[in-house]
Order: sequence, then C-alpha cells, then structure tokens
Amino acid sequence: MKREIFDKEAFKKEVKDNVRMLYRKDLEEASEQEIFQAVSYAVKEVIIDQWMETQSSMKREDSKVVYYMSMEFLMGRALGNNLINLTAYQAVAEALEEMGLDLNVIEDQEPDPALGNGGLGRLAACFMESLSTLGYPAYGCGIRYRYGMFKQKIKDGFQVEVPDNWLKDGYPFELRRPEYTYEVKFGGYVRAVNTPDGRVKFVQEGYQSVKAVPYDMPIIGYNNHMVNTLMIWDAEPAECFELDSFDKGDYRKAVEQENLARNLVDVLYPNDNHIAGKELRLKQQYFFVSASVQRAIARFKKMHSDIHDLPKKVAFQLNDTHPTVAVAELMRYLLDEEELQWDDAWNITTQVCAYTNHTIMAEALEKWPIEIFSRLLPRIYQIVEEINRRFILQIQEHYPGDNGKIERMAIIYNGQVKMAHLAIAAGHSVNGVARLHTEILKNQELKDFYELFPDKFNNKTNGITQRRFLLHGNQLLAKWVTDHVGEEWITDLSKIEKLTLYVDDEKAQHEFMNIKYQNKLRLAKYIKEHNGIDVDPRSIFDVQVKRLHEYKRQLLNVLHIMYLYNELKEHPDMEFYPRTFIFGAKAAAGYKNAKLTIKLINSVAEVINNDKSIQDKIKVVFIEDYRVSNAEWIFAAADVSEQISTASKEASGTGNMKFMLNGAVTIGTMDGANVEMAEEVGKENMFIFGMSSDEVIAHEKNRDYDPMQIFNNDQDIRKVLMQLINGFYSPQDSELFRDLYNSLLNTQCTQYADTYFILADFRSYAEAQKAITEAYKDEKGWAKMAMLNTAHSGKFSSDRTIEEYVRDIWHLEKLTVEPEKED
Ligand code: 26W
Repeated sequence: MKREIFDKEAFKKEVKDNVRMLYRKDLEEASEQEIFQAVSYAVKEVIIDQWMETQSSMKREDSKVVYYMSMEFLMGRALGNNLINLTAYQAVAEALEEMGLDLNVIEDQEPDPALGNGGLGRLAACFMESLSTLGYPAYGCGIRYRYGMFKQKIKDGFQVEVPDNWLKDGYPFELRRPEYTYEVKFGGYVRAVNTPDGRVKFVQEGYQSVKAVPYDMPIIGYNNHMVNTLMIWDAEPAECFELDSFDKGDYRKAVEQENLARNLVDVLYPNDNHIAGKELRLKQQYFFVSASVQRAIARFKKMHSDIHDLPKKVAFQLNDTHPTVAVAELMRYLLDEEELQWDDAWNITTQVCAYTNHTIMAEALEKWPIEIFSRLLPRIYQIVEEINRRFILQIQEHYPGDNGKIERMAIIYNGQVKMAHLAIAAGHSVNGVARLHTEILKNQELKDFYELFPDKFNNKTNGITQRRFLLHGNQLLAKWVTDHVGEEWITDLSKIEKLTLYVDDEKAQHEFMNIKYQNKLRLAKYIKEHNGIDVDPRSIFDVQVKRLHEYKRQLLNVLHIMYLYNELKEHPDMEFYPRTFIFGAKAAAGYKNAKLTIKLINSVAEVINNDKSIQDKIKVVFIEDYRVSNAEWIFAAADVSEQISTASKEASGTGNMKFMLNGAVTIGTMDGANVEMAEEVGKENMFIFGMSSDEVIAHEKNRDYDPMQIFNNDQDIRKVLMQLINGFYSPQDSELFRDLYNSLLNTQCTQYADTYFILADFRSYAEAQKAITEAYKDEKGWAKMAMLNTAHSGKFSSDRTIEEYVRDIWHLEKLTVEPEKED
C-alpha cells in the first residue's frame, strides 16, 4: 500500500508561497530555475517530517549504524528521485501540470551534484538509497566539494574541461548543520607529556586547524518513511584567535590557516584509477575522515558511556583506501582522548572498520611519501608506525626469516605509507566487488594478505538501484514491467524474473521493443539537440558510456568502427544493418591517451557521418558531458551494451547492470560482473568474446605477447592502424594519433606494447559484433533476448548487495519508521 502523504491543493499553494517567499515574485514571473527551487522546497517540507521521524526512531531503538565513508558520492539529481521514493511523482506531475508547469522541465533545472568520478562514487549513491529503502540506519560521510566533476565540452573534437559550479544557485536539498562543527588539525609536532598518574600523553602542538561544518542531505527510502543522512563536510577557516596558544599572534600562521580552509574542499580530483599523489588530496582525506569519526563518536557517546561498546553500535565501511586514515584516527581518539591501552583500542578499531577494494590497477593503489604523511599528520603517522611495527612482528612470527613477506606486506616501506596494507591489517573485512575480482585479489594481488588473514576476505558483487535506473529513468518500461509482474520488483528485483513467462509471447515482445523504440526516439532527440546529428531510431543503438580509460578499451570499439567503415567502402553492396555507435566518457584532465581517444572518436565520427556514399549505415556519436542525468536516458535507449575491458582489469562494472536491467544485450569480455551476468542470463543471451582473465594474467607473467605479429599478419588490422598515422582521419595533422598507434605497437612507449591486448582480442570482437547484427535481424529472437536480460537482472540490485554487507559485515537491524500521529 502506498501511503498518501501528499495533498495536491496544499502542495500547489506551497509552491506559489515559496516563489513569493524566496524571490518576491508571482509564479508567472518566476524563471524555471526559481520554480525548481520553489518546488524542491515544497518537497523538502515532506522530507523533513520523515527525516525527523527517522532520527527519533533511531534513537528510540538505539540502532547500530553504518558510516559509509567515501571521498565520492555521485548522487545525480535529487528532485525526481525523491518524488519517486516518496511515491509522489505522479501526483506532483499532475499538480504542476494544473499550474501549467512540466515536471520534466523543472527536473532539468537541477544541477547534477557530481561529487564523484565514476563507478565507485555512483556505487556509494546506490548503496545509500538501498540502505534507506531496506530500512537500515546509515550515514554517508563525504566532502562537499565546491566544484565536483568538471563539465565536459567538446571543441574541435577535443575534450575541454569546464568548472562545475553546482552550488551557484543554492542547492535546496542540503541543510547546513553548524551545531556539528568539529576542529581538524594539520601539521605541527607531537609532544610527549608525563601525566601526574604516571602515563605519557601525546599532544599535538604548533598545528593549523580548520573547522569542518557538515551539510546534511536526505536519502529517502522507497515508500517507507525512512530518511537517512548523507553528511558532506565543508571547510571553514578557524578564527585567528583559535590558533594554538603557542602560535597566538603569529600573523603569517593565521593567514596560512585561513588559506588552508579555503582550498581544502575546492575541487574533486578528477582521476579515476590513477593517483596524483598530491598533498592536498591527503588533506582532504584526513579532513572528512576526522570530522566524520568525531561526529560518529559524539553521537555514540550521547547514548552510551562505555566506549568498548562502540563496535556494537557503529560500523565504518571504507570505500576503497581513500578514507583509510579513519583507522588511525579512531586509534588516536581511543588512545589519546579515551586513554585506552593499545590492545584495547586496536580491538575496538578492528571490529569497527572494514575495507572494500575497487580496483586491481597498480597505479590506483594509494601510497603516500612518508615525508608528506608525517609532516601533515604527525600524530597519525606515529600511530601508523606503531601499527606497522606490530604488524611486522606478526608477519615475522608467521614466516620466520622470510624478508620477502615483509617487503611485500609492510605498511610503511621504501619511504611510503601503503594505505591498502593499512586497511587490510586494521579492518575485520576485506571485500572485492565481483566474484572474479575477489578471486584475483585472493590469488594474485593480495595473495600474501589472504594467506595471513583468510577469514577477512569476502566478495560482495556490486549492484545498482532499480528505483533510479528503471522506475525513474525508464518510466515506460517500468510501467510495463509492473503491468506484467506486479510492483514488487520495485523493492525486490528478483521478482522481475516473472517476465520470463512472457518472453515468447509475441504481443509482449512487440510492446517491449516498442518501448525501446520510444526511448530511442527520446535519445535521438537529445542527440539532435546536443550534437546536431540525425540518427535513425531504427538502427541498432550500440552504446559505450563510462570513464575513458585504456583498460576499458574504447579504442578497441573505435578501431572496430574504422574497420567496418573500410569494409563498407570496399564492398559497397555488402549486407549491412544500420548501426549507431554512441560514446560518452570523460577523460582525466592529464591523461593524454584517453583524451586523444576522445579526439579519435570525434574525428572518425566526422568522416563517417559525412560520407554520403555509405547511406547513413554507420553513425558515430560522442555525447558531450556524460553524467548521471543523461545516463538514465542512455541506458533506456540502448540495444547493445559495450563492456569490453581487458579481462581481469574491470573490478566489477555497474553500467553493465544498468544496461541489462533496461533490456540491452551485452557484448563483453569475461570480466568483472559480466561473468555473473552471463551466469544469470545464460551465455547464449550475451555476446562474449576475447581472452579470459587467466589467459591475460598468463601473458602478463610470461611477457610473451607480441602485437606486432598480429599487425604483420592481419591485413585489415594493419590497414586500420595505418589510418591512425597516415592522416586518414586527421588530414591537417597526420601525426595527431601517433601516440595511439605507438601504444599498440611500440614497446618503448609503455612497459610493453598493447598493454591491454586490443589487437589480441580484435578478431574475436569483430566476430561477436557480426553475430550481434545477425541476431538483431531476427526481430523476435532479439526481443526475447532483450527481455531475458531484463528478466534475469534481479541479482544486480544494490538491495541484494546491501543485504549481504549487512549479513556478513555490518550486522544491522531493520528499523521501522512510523509516521508521527497527527493531533
Ligand atoms: C586515487 C585515485 C582513484 C580514484 C578512484 C583510484 C581509484 C578510484 C576508483 C577505485 C575507481 C573506480 O571507480 N573503480 C570502479 O569501482 C566500481 C564500483 O565498485 C567498479 O564497478 C568498477 O569496476 C571500478 O573500476
């Protein structure tokens, strides 16, 4: 039963009143942005009640709480989703329509809070939503970056990064909470003080401090009155007089301190899977972690007097190594403030903290130079040293005389602090994000750690929220699914499996494909508006949207398009089913080959889209500024989902699941969660190609892969690669794509040529693509395959993932939130 929380007339009045209150205008005079604000504030009214109800239930039940610590939360727009989860979307749409307003247009006014890079940040957002929907008490802890992920413009085919000032009009769904301000200290030195009772106390002196002020954002559960909180921290300068007594009156220090606060939360580092090793990033990490730990403990202490009970009431989940200083910060608190003994403090810390690994890419493993770490966080560094000292003793005890182990496992080694090693040594759980990924961690990357702590390791295959990626993003299909299997799928995605009953039903097939067609029309319109390109909605929409990274192999995709184009030119009469290749991807600003790949895609698009002789059989579209809001439409419109990473490199992938849910068929390698998708839907309903992860890993070990041999023996591949350096796609500058060519063939440029086995997989990819065309021509067969993908996507709900985290790691109880009685 949906609870009626919504009075249409009252809502309409509220919107009008808000426009007056906020802008001193009548509705007719207000801009779309102003109306968005007014509507959002009206929705916030409803949310606030539920938010308060949730807080009081949590207190009453004294629930255990998980703090999901993450440098990134890629929330996407809130208005539409909040309405969906309040089950008020239709009612609000109608109310607005009666006022002459279009909810879609209003939703479109909301900035896309892009406080994340890609998969890891979006996963954090899906997890928060699932926690609320399932009724588990949780806080998300993150940073309120003033500039989130940059906006991407394409100029002349090149990516240009534009700052994203998402807060410029004010963000209606946040709430500043100055009453929870905490101090975070950087730098200075540590002095040991003997206390009268014979203990040694460590005090940090000569430091600079920043005030951390949280903004709370509501995370609304679906139809259950549960509203959890995402706290994102802003930095404000501590007043000069708050300088440590030692430095009072030091003007230079005072100014430095003020600057520290100003820069701290300015911008999200736009690197995905690659560390920049910048001091400011470590500051950001400690800043939000220290503030979050302080708030968590303060909340705990309001209700409890014995700090030993902390693990019964609090869990910290570390989203990758980025928040791993939490381990040492908690130790610091327990040792220095609570004055616990080391073993006692360690015992508590270990039970509270757990770590999720999201990548095996070596360049993404965080390491900090001791010099930076110890200068910035002197007390924290001392504690990490002691953790390391004890950890090495443990290693020596287990493996006497084996110095290799110490070399590979120490937390501090070779002048560096290794955050993953700290997280594994200190957490009670280490999880990967798909089964294959967890196995690779256990057997390769983290083998030594797995041998020492086999019980810590576990898998939690990622998931996505069906509320955003089907119910909101694809409303036509959502309604159709509900008509066929009932609405239970909204909170229990396994129920969507009942669709299998209809996969051979011609009427159902027809309806399903017609919805896909409607969604393709919607996307085609978007592409026309944003790119000025006409695409045929009857062509196969073949989509690769994700961060641009060499291991994700957008280059393989575009090389294959170049190959297809050559084929069409050589055999103009060959049978060819029209295809629209759609890309969307941001490249890290300093990642040369990634940016060059974007240029290549656009150059290929330019040539092919304008070649009349191929009669629009191929179109190539690069969608500018791929982000959560346009992603929802893109998934809904896809026929083919490209998940083509080099096997073993993609930890899980989550876009793959969003496509599957929306009835796209995957062409992919046996990598990440693709493996489990194949298990669910059957390999015959996917197009699997390429080397297995074992083969890739074997080649990497043996260093026996030679792309030059392929280049020399396969004339089609050779032709395509030559087109990278003969000006075919860059007549003005034939050298433009030389670096991409080199990355495939030249051993001098990377550790070895074609690091990601693009040429090795090319033929098998081309075969799979051919098979797709054949399959698509069989309309009924394709409809069935697409429906089966939707029907078997049940496992990939983040609700399932969260239930597993709760069961194995967090041990939370469900909370029921009762609406407050009206008096
Ligand atoms: C230190 C720089 C940095 C920044 C971000 C290093 C690593 C990251 C992330 C781990 C990158 C990321 O988003 N990883 C993705 O996480 C998803 C959620 O688990 C997985 O589905 C993707 O496979 C993984 O690439």
